[in-house]
Amino acid sequence: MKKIVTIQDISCFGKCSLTVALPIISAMGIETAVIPTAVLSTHTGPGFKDYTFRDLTSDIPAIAKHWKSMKLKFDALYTGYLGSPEQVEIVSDFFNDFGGDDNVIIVDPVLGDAGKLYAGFTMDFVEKMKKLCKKADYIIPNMTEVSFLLGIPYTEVYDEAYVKDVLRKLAALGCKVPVITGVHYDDIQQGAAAYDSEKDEFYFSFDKNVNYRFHGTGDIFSSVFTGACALGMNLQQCIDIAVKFTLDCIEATVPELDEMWYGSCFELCLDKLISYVKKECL
Ligand code: PXL
Repeated sequence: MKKIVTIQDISCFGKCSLTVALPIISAMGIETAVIPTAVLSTHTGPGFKDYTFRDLTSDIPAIAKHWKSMKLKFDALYTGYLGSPEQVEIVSDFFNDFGGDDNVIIVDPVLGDAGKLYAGFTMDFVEKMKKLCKKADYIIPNMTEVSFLLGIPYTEVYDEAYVKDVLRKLAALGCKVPVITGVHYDDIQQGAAAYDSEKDEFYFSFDKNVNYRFHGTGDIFSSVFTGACALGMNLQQCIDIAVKFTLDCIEATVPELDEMWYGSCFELCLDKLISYVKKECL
């Protein structure tokens, strides 16, 4: 059985990070170990304020030490939202301890959305995240995160040549395969673009664009991508299944719009995810 460890926060209410990664990766038939980086009463995105934040940074080295003594091994190390620059350093040490030639490191450099950093993040944090990306086999930023990682202006208007250019620049940060989410050249299609810097090859996956943005869809994409990668799917299959399932979740959320301003109804789509995995892995 494949085994992943995911390192990100628990937002107790709001459907993102661990409350998304755990059910999604488990549904893909993969054992999911977790290291919670912080406990928040809600996520920090639009609509929530006055949330609590308990930092768990100091627990991480102790967990790593215990796991090292047990010689635990994982097929993928997957990080999402990290709470502070110090935490990024500690996660970097965790990669040194648990990364290797027989597994993959996947970093979703969670920094912001819609051109802005999430609450509480600074440029110092961005710099630390850039360094962490160097250690990754795969990084999965959205266009906002691309702009902060590369220090370029955020734009919503771009073409394929621009996407290829920024993918090459992301690879130059040191990761092997950058994957950009939420790529769209028009209002008709949306999807993901990836660049395998070792093969010097680009990959694209597009599906229908639905003109609504829901919180946590980046976490959905990255969790499915990570699961697919651990299951041994190739890069094209990984972006295809992640794009398809993210769209399923968005479409399932549209009828629930009034209530679902803080997350998406991914739970209603897990049966589809299981069927996609079965189809790809037969
Ligand atoms: O979905 C990314 C995410 C994860 N965790 C927390 C967040 C966010 C985005 O806002 O606030 C705590």
